[in-house]
Amino acid sequence: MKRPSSAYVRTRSESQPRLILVSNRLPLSFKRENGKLQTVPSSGGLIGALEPILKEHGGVWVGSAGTEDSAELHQALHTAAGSHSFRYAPIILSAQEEANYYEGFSNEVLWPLFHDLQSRGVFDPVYWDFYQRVNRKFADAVDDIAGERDLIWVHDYQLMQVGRALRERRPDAFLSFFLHIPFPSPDMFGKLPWRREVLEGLLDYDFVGLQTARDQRNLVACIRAWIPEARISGRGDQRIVSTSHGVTCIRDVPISIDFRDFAGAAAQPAIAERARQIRTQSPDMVIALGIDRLDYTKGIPERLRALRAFFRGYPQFRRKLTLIQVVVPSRENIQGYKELRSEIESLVSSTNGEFSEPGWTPIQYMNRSVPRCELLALYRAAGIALVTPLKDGMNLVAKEYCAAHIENDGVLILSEFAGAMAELHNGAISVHPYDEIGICLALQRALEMPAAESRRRMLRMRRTIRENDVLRWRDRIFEQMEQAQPRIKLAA
Ligand code: ADQ
Repeated sequence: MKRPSSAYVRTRSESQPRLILVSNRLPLSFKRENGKLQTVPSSGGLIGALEPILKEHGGVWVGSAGTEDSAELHQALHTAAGSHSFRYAPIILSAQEEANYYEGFSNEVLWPLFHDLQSRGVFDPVYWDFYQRVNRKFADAVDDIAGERDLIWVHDYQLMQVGRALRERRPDAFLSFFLHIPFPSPDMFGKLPWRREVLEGLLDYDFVGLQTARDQRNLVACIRAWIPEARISGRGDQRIVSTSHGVTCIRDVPISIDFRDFAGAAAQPAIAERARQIRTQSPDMVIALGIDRLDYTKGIPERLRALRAFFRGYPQFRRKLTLIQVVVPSRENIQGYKELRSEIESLVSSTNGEFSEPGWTPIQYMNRSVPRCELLALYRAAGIALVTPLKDGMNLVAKEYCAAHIENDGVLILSEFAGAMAELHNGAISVHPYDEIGICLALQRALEMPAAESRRRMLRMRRTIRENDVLRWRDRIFEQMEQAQPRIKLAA
């Protein structure tokens, strides 16, 4: 079996193995405008966390770049990698693959189910067929690219079967996987008709990392339920699962942000000035901030309904609070996402219609990706962050908000169903995202919180994030991969 080299914990040199990072999408996409290919950098939690790691270590990022396959696209990817020590290896998907593997199985089956929203699932067997096919396509590409000593690290729910297909070709390779979204409980996961196949696919990896202890417990409970012949040992944050196929180490390793980079950028005078401008546009008001990818798991309509209830039930806070809600468009081809956008826009408009007065708009709504400097200024300007997902693997917005609050002010209102709550319970106000009254009370508490208390809370959260930033996450994962038991071929 091939062990990952400790070289990964340090900066690698030419003779050391490369990192082969595999994710559904590359961190940039392409669109044609007037016949010209435009490169569009993507945003999202996975990209923000992985990009700095690949930049530091070098290697290859394997991922889909859409459906176009042209010399121009390959040239654009080459240019985008620039002088970095890594390169992009695009997977070209057909429109049919994109529709069935990505929009279908990944986003209409796994995504809702893994976020406990099973009723949104569309369990079409054609989707499952395409999911396996496209996972094999990714595995083929990795097999072509990866050298014998390279470390193959596959990411997220779209690619859970890549390990299975690679294992057939490389029985002794060290294969590692990280799941960015939650792992559901057996009651929920059991609804998946292909539950055993998915679990077996995960057990073809040597190392499986999850966001929280709850996710790790859920995965182990599902293995117990549907792979009864598996032997499970270990305790706490490390579980070892042995089957006739081999041994898999399962650990929870919460992902994070580059705290120093974020805090340093937020401290720039230009950002402070922009934050001041944003505050002056809403004089004598506290700004509450919501920043989310457009997704029903993020609890945006529920949050907006709670805010409307707040302005109805607590009239003393009208004109004292304004919500800036930024929504980055996502999965725009899926019908449910189009409906979600309409629902959000209708709630924004009805709430503003009901309460707006000259000089006060209760909700300022932006439906677009904002550049990083504007994002930082918004974080700094906001006295409250409203982070209320119905369920979330981690939620990096919560961590970014704290990192940007370099003056240790600001209050984080955080859903108890965000993975980030496991670390930030020491400072956040916890809310149940479906509980309108609870969110109203949390808003009142945040608005009335003495400065000394909010400072104490923010200091605690910032310390936690600083000590467990994304570099620490990387080091922990690489160390844990090294400690992972060798893949032992047990007699059948
Ligand atoms: P995401 O669901 O994408 O990721 P999240 O962790 O919330 O979620 O990260 C979103 C990222 O996008 C943040 O870095 C944020 O700054 C950025 N972003 C959001 N809105 C933006 C906007 N309008 N303009 C610009 N940038 C914007 C998945 C899981 C999460 C998990 C991450 C990482 O669903 O639970 O935390 O992976 O593992």
